[in-house]
Amino acid sequence: VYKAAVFDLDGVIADTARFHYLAWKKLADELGIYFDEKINERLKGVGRMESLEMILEKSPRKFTREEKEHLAEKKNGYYKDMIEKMTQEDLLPGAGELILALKGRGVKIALASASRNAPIVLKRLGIEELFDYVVDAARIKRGKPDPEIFLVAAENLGLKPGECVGMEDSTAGIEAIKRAGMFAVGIGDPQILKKADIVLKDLKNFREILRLFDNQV
Ligand code: B16
Ligand code: MG
Repeated sequence: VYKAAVFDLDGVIADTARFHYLAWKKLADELGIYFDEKINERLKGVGRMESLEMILEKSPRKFTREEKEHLAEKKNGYYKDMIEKMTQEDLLPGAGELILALKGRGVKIALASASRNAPIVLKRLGIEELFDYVVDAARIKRGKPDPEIFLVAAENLGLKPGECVGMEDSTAGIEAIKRAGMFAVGIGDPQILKKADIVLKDLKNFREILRLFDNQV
């Protein structure tokens, strides 16, 4: 029996995945490193430093630890400028409706985002109060596809992973949900999110998700 929904943020609830891409793209352009949306697919759901490493793979030059920290900071600055102007309007279609409908059914809601900026984004979207638990990304040792972040969410909700439905737009995230032992809903392209139990193009079809919680004995 499913008792909780564990959401990813970027690309599921809000289109911040676009902002992450644009911020990394700006940094890569400044460095003269080739970067495009296809390479970006690998970065989705992956933490800040690991994402930077993936971008720097394409550069012939080596960067010191300090340089890398500076570059990551720089990208984060670009990203923060972009999310500053976000409002409730930036909720992806269906996301707000789904969360409210789940709450109405007594389903617990948690956030499992790798983003350290997630709490600011939830606040801008005006939905932070709807969450029973928000995982602190800074306290997660192993990023997605490791299941740690989803296991921490379930534990703090007081539930077993098998009682949770996870929602993700990234391949790394879907793998993390499956390895945690949750039911995985992929949001996006079924060709990319092959390991998900079901895939929806977006949350406009959120009734498909409610059905998972309704058809239970
Ligand atoms: P930050 P999610 C992830 O969030 C993003 O998908 C990924 O692109 C980003 O690098 C990561 O958060 C870290 O974000 O730099 O803000 O700490 O998809 O897990 O909600
Ligand atoms: Mg995501």
